[in-house]
Amino acid sequence: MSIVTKSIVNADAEARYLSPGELDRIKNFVTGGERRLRIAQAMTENRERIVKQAGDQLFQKRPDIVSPGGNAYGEEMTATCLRDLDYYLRLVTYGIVSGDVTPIEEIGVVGVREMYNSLGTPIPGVAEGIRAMKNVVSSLMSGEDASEAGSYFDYLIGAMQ
Ligand SMILES: CCC1=C(C)/C(=C/C2=NC(=C\c3[nH]c(/C=C4\NC(=O)[C@H](C)[C@H]4CC)c(C)c3CCC(=O)O)/C(CCC(=O)O)=C2C)NC1=O
Repeated sequence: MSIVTKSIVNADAEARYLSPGELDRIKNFVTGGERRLRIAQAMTENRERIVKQAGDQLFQKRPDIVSPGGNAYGEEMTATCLRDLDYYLRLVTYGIVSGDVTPIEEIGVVGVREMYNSLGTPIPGVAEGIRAMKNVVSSLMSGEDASEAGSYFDYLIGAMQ
């Protein structure tokens, strides 16, 4: 839920106008809108390259993952691993557009630990892949934009610890 929807739901639950603090936060959200859309657009346009480069970096750092016995060993499993990175990149764009980590949390964090454990997928490996995407993304944009995008990746990396 974006800050706009959230504020309205909260205010209406108490049948009151939006408070000055809420209006201020909405103002920041609106003011930063162009930047957030620019970042999400750059990530969307470069998604294939971001996932590919991050995957290369991950497998270089953790060759065990794609070696016999590794969870992403074999063409099909490696492709599934890269697909998961692509899923997470997509969720990060949702978060950036809405200015809120809730969509990332609801779609990609809740229950994910149990899921990966049941698949034998190393969660630190997933976190490493997300960190690699953060680095590739940051090389594609200005420092300010990179730092805004980075905070959403950091949320996800933190949730994978
Ligand atoms: C959008 C929300 C969402 C997420 C996050 C998601 C993840 C997800 N990853 C899966 C599998 C998988 N995920 C991986 C990923 C990896 N293995 C590694 O060692 C690496 C560290 C890592 C890549 C970075 C692999 C290899 C599988 C297949 C495992 C198997 O079938 O044994 C599966 C099992 C079903 C399937 O194969 O599709 C799910 C549900 N699905 C979703 O709908």
